[in-house]
Amino acid sequence: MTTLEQLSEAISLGKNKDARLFAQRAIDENIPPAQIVDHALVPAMALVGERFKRNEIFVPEMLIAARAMKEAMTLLEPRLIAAGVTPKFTAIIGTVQGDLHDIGKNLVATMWKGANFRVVDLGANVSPAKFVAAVQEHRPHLVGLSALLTTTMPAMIDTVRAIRASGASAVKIVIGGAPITQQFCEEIGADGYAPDAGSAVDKASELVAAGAIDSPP
Ligand code: B1M
Repeated sequence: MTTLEQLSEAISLGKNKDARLFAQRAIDENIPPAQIVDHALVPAMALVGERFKRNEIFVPEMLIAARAMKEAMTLLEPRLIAAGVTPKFTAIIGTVQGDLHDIGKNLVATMWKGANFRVVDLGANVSPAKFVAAVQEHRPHLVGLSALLTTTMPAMIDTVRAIRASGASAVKIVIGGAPITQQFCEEIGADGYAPDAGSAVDKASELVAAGAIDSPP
């Protein structure tokens, strides 16, 4: 196995120390950091997302894999910055106002980072105004909204409306969370719904690819 394959396997299996070891070895082999991300980290997290979608692994395994990815990233991030490599797409994510549940939102954020998005995480209980301010500040390609309570679904409606009213027409909005459905997504005019963190990566990639062709932000 090549070092990149070993790194990819270590991350997908959540082997923290091996992830660090093989990331360092890849750096020592003079593999460009962007290539390490593209050929080891991204495929590892994509595999984790696929396994999660197929119910072959569950939240704990996913969190452990995410931790291993972060371990490798601590070595790679400074080198990526030094090399002037920045992710092509930016995403903002948050749990909507009134809702404190953030475990699923955090998983989606991690998976998006694993897919090489720059992710600005606004946290939980985020007001529509705060989402709008963040959209104006960061000019993201994508906004992710999470809600876990039926009582906070209206806050998702308000947030989608506020972002649209702010004139950020090119930004794509993805929504998710236990009570959210595809039908609700269509009703409130969001661009996409993802039932889980693995699907959220597919949906994000699909939307930004379409948006990049339509109209860049
Ligand atoms: Co609360 N809670 N909770 N809770 N909580 C639920 C959601 C509930 C279903 C429990 C129940 O009654 N059976 C219920 C909601 C009922 C409803 O509205 N239909 C509930 C309630 C009622 C409440 C309180 C009102 C309880 C009270 O105080 N009386 C209160 C509300 C507080 C508030 O938010 N204002 C409350 C509080 C809490 C805690 C703070 C104690 C804690 C949250 C801690 C935290 O998040 N930091 C908590 C927890 C842990 C839960 C349960 C047990 C677990 C939620 C979770 O983290 N799941 C939950 C019951 C349950 O789900 N079994 C429950 C794991 C997580 C990985 O899954 O978040 O669904 P999930 O995320 C998934 C997908 O939904 C999707 O991908 C993720 C990964 O696959 N997804 C997205 C999520 N966001 C996405 C965004 C996307 C795409 C996909 O795109 C952007």
